Amino acid sequence: MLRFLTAGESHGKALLAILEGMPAGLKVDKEQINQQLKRRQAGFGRGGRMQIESDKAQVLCGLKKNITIGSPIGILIENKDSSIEQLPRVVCPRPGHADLAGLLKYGFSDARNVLERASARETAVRVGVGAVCMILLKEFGVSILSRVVMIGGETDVKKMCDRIVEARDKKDTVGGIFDIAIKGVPAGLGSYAQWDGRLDARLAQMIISIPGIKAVEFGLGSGYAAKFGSECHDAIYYSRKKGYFRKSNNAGGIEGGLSNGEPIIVRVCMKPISTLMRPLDSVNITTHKPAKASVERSDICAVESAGVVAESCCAFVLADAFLEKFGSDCLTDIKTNYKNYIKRLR
Ligand code: EPS
Repeated sequence: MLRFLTAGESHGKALLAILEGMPAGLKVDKEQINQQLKRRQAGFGRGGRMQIESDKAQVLCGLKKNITIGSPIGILIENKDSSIEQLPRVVCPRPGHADLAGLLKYGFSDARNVLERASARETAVRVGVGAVCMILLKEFGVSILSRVVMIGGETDVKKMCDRIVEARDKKDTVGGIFDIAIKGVPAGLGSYAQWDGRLDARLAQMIISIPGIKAVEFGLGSGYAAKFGSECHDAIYYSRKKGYFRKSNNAGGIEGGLSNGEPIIVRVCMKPISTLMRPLDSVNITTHKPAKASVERSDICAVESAGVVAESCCAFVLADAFLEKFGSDCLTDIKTNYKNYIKRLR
């Protein structure tokens, strides 16, 4: 139903996105988009670039008087640092980044051609897209929120901050884990009929495409491996008031690729940022001699920001699944379908 594409280099003129498939009749408050962009830029451990940029979305098309008209929505975010043509060549690929594999793939002699697009800067405009999807979901009472639960092995808030300071002092970086809770999703979104319709598969694919993400789990996740079935499957209950409900949510709100009406709980692991101020061994691609990896301005820890980006990814996937279930052209029709469906579930 929904699709989007992004374009733009990290230090190019701007980032662009086209979001296609939004129904007509949705009021888009641009401030809500900019608030999300601001949240993405924040977080303890972010680097110098975030002091330079103050990301603002321009919605160039698809709205009339701030209301969607069913046409593709064009979003643009200007880069204040647009120095791409002046930046030096990068010839010592950084372990952990796309640098080396990208150089080999395209036959480049400068890894800058790779890193400019592989950079997590792209996620700014993805958050713009997600913010529009979030506005749609809010009409149906869906909320999506992330929170950091671990940094560098620590789970206490103060100790998490200390790990980031420690990484900065050691010229190192640190990763972590964040959770996402999606509330207000009715049962029956997604599909078990084909592999690519499964809601968990769709969420996982999009979340893992965020730079630096290495693992995505739903509910109990890898914790299932240590349990008997009788200990972990969520027994089913019914009351007139609530309809069907569960007393536990180990499934993380998804069974058989379908939302089951419980909150969707996703746990995501981000590796430490790959650019190190005290770089690891690498090879100079011009001389093939050993060399230290290139050093670029970067973050020490971006786990909190990645959580905001992942919220946006979830918003896109859920908006898509919503439109698939309830119709896709006109918001009023979608609301009618939604109301009738909720009535039937009871
Ligand atoms: C980012 C912008 C980048 C980095 C960071 C994310 O800006 P610059 O490279 O100019 O400092 O700060 O990108 C990465 C950490 C990465 O590995 O790609 C942003 O807007 O989020």
